[in-house]
Amino acid sequence: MALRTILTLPDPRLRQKCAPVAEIDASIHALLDDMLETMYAAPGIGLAAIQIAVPKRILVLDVAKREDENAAPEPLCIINPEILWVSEELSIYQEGCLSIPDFYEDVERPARVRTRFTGRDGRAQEIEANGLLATCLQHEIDHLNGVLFIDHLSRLKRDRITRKFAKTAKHGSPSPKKGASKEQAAADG
Ligand code: GNR
Ligand code: NI
Repeated sequence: MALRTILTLPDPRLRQKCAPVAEIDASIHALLDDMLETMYAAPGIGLAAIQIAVPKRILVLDVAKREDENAAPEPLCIINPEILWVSEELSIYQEGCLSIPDFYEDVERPARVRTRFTGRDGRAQEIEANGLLATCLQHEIDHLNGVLFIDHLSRLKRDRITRKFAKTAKHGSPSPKKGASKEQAAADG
């Protein structure tokens, strides 16, 4: 098992569409173990493979601790998920994302979802989720399609947070571009 580095905004890999898994072999089991270790260490309640730079349709989740701090771990390993049904009823949760550190905002999504996926053991499963699990499942499945929770916010909020992370990345980069144009400086705020 190994801790993996989590990609953060504005890494373009977070915007790619991930490929289905053809075969669940030992390398996929090792990846799932690394994802769970990385998620629990963060700590987070979900993690998509692309967040550790693996562009496959794989995610791990565990909302048990968030809902009851004394609960035993309930890791879920989800491969090639498909959303079969979403409720008309919506619910709002304050979301965060390990790839967008220290930013939290309310997001409205379907309150319940039915999902089909392949489990760690290679068998097809279906679950109907509600509450935090339903929200987290949708957040993670979005990652597989290059979608981030900020895409569900107003353009004003999304642009503000996108600019903030772009600026931080630029300042932190070892060889910043010289002679940025006035237009660029203005866009940077
Ligand atoms: O740890 C996480 N918490 C969370 C809270 C509300 C809605 C979604 C999430 S997922 C997030 C971890 C993460 O970034 N998964 O992709
Ligand atoms: Ni996320």
